[in-house]
Amino acid sequence: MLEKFSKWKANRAESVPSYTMDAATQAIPKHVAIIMDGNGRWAKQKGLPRIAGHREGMKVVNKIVRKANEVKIDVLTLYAFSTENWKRPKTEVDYLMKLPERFLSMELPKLIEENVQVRLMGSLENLPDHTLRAVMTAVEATKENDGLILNFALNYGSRYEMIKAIKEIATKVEAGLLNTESINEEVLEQHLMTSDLRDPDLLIRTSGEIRLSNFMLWQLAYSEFWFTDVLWPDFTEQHFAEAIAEYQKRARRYGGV
Ligand code: V0D
Repeated sequence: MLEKFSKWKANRAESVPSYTMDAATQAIPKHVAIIMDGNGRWAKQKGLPRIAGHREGMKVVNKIVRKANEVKIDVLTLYAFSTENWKRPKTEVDYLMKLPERFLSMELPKLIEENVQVRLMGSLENLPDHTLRAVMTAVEATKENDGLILNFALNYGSRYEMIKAIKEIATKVEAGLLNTESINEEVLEQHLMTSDLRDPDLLIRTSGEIRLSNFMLWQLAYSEFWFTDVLWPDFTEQHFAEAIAEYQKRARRYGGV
């Protein structure tokens, strides 16, 4: 299984010129997005509190980030907390909001050393101060890094993102900076939180749910989807390899037509 990873090497610009990497060959996805679902269910199955599942899920984040960097994926977007997650019990939300600090206190030095750039996508206003401080410190400390972009979707919702973009565009029209006629896909994209990122090539969702749950609705319009019943705390580098191998298989199939 692991030997599969060696085949994906050579994707980032520095290793192979992009014209040799057409979709019909070995192209590994440049942007992978993951909905990390099933932490609560994992804990329940083991008779543990839900927070035990989140803690275990955080360890998996670490492993997958390392692997993504190793195989030279350009962007890894992780759905960590949705706008709907505020409806969960307060104790659980409070615990979740401590995870960025926990994760970063252990991993930030390594992320810096590995040239990873940490980014955030979502509305940061409602986050507790301590959470915001931790994530902003990581963003600031890694902003010059040009390796893997590790994009955490925190308090993110796709419909909210689009409404916000539309309001910004409307404001520009009102101010006479933009004509209604010139609004096109590119204009809308420039106002999304992913304006400087390519669209995901591959979406992975764990835990058997076959839906998008308000995640990157615009950006996933042309992406390949890969679903697994595996719960996020049980997700391994091998599962990640499987998803990428499947992506490559599909890319080869289209390439052959
Ligand atoms: C819980 C499984 C890392 C999904 C993974 C606040 C649910 C573990 C982060 C993290 C969460 C976020 C930002 C950052 C560094 C780390 C995280 C949350 C939940 C929600 F800059 N894991 N993680 N954030 N879980």
